[in-house]
Amino acid sequence: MLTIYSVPVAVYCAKLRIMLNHKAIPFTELPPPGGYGSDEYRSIVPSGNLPAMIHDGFMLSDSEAIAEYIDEAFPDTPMLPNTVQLRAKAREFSRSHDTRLEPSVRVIYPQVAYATRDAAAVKSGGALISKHLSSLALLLDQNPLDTDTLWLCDCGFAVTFAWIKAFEAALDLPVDWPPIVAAYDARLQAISVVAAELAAYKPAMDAYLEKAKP
Ligand SMILES: N[C@@H](CCC(=O)N[C@@H](CS)C(=O)NCC(=O)O)C(=O)O
Repeated sequence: MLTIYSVPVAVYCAKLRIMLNHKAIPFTELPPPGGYGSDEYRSIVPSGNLPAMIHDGFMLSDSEAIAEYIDEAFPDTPMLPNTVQLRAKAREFSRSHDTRLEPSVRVIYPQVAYATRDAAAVKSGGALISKHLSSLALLLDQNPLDTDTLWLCDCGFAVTFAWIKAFEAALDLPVDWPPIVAAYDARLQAISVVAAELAAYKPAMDAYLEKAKP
């Protein structure tokens, strides 16, 4: 029995759903009992973080720790490569998403509300995201991973790219997409589990973006 604690809008929960659906692993998704940050949730997940997982009584938080655990615990349809060096490269991609690109997108959240938006902060936020996209372009240029396979490291990028595009549309966020990154995004969107997750996730994104409207 696998349970994921999640809230609808959370990027890293969407990342895990792509992985779980790709591996065809049955799971239950629950909101944090008592609410996000509550004592009740912290009695189960002491850090209070989302996402978190309970698998047959075993608790784990942090999407990447969960994803790597799941890939080992459910080895069918592996989502990490089968050599030590390629696994390391896949982790390099994952970390570049979780510790660099996505945190730069998060900087935009305080600018979403139209009423309090700071145009200069949107502009500098777009420049920061663009900087991380050009770093990603350098990684992709040397990518040794098979591009016909959906890897664990792809799942977070698919969701974060959707947010960057949503912010471009809703906030006029100025972002430069290196062609190799745009092609990577297009390749990910063409994968059926990615497309299905992004379609299912869109209502949560749209609800969050309501406050962006004048
Ligand atoms: N890198 C983390 C990020 C997840 C994350 O930012 N979760 C937010 C909720 S959407 C959270 O738990 N924030 C509270 C905290 O970090 O203490 C992961 O992959 O799980």
